[in-house]
Amino acid sequence: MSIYKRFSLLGVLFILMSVLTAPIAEAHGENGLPGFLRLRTVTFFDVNFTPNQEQFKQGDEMTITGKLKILESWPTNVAEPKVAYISVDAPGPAVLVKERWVNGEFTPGSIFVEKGKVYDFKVKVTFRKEGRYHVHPSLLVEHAGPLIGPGHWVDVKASTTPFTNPITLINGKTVDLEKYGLGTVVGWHLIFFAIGAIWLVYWLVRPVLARMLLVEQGKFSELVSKRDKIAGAVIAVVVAMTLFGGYTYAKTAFPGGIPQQVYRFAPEDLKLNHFVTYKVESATYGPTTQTVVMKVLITNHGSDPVRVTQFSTAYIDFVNKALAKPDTEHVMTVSPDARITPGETKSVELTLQDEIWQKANLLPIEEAQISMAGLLFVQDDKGNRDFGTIAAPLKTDYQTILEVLKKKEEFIR
Ligand SMILES: [Cu+2]
Repeated sequence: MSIYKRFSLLGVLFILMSVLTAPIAEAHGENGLPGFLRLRTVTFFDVNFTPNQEQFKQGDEMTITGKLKILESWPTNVAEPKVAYISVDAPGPAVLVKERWVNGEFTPGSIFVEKGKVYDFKVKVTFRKEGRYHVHPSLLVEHAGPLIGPGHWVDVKASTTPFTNPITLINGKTVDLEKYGLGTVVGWHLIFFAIGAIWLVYWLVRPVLARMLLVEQGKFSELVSKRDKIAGAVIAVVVAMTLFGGYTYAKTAFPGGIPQQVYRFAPEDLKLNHFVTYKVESATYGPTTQTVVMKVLITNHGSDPVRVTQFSTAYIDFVNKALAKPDTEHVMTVSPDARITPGETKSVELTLQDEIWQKANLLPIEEAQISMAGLLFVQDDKGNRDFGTIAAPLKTDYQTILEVLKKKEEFIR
């Protein structure tokens, strides 16, 4: 075996090994989204999964309803939210979105969005694949990426009948979108794969290193022979003819096609009755105790006394400890937890001690700016609720952070 062939073989082995030994990516990955992106971009709240259960089978439906606010604290280093669509985040094509409604309007695709606005959504999905996976509502913002809401575990069992996705066309025919046109897609892929493979093999049979040697020696003219030029021309003609053939086939097989329609609009604003304003006085974070403390000035402009009920950030709700139910996952202490009377401005301290800050990588202490943002909710005795954005950089104990980071570095060394 020549030295060139040996090197080429080594290269192929190396590629194969790196592909075969790569670990399988698992889990849902919400913790991989940078903390500031989750905290400061969008807050999801009132999210419900109906039916609220874990066991499903293929073809079963689930409706996800909820609200989200695109926060005023949207970071400047992330593209401005202008166009976005609401969807469902799951591992791979596991669920199928059947219907999507935003602020009561049927929404086939993307919508125009704005910072500071609230959107009420409803997404109806069908489970397509069996398996156990986490399903999240999500807002996919153009140039910024997906921002996800709270997750719900589902365990989807295989159905005895194969999964179908039937739709009725305007000509009255019903087609199954799971299989429709699959033969054509596979056929054209095979044709182009064959052309590509012939082209690749034609060039790959010459040892790369031998050709590199020619380049080194300055013998460029010997690299491409007359035969190579003819081969190149033949392939170019074959590709052009195949493309034209495909176009002609599509035109004759499906006469009078209508291109896919884009229906993009700005949803009508929700009617929100705001009667409370907020001002953050101070915000701190204790990294060792994982405690966020926010002092907020709350002014009640309404006609009834109000009480702080909840703080929501990213996809997490912190419920006022005094109002928490036994199954409430995250709580906060509100002090003083007294009613704020009409016309009154009161300074309230919120204490959010929770291991989620570090467990979910929401407040990584190595970041240049550790900050908090979210929605603060109040409610009066009649059940009227109001909420608004509060956002502030978190002052933290830098001495402790320094020590933690030093220990980390020593550990690495
Ligand atoms: Cu998840």
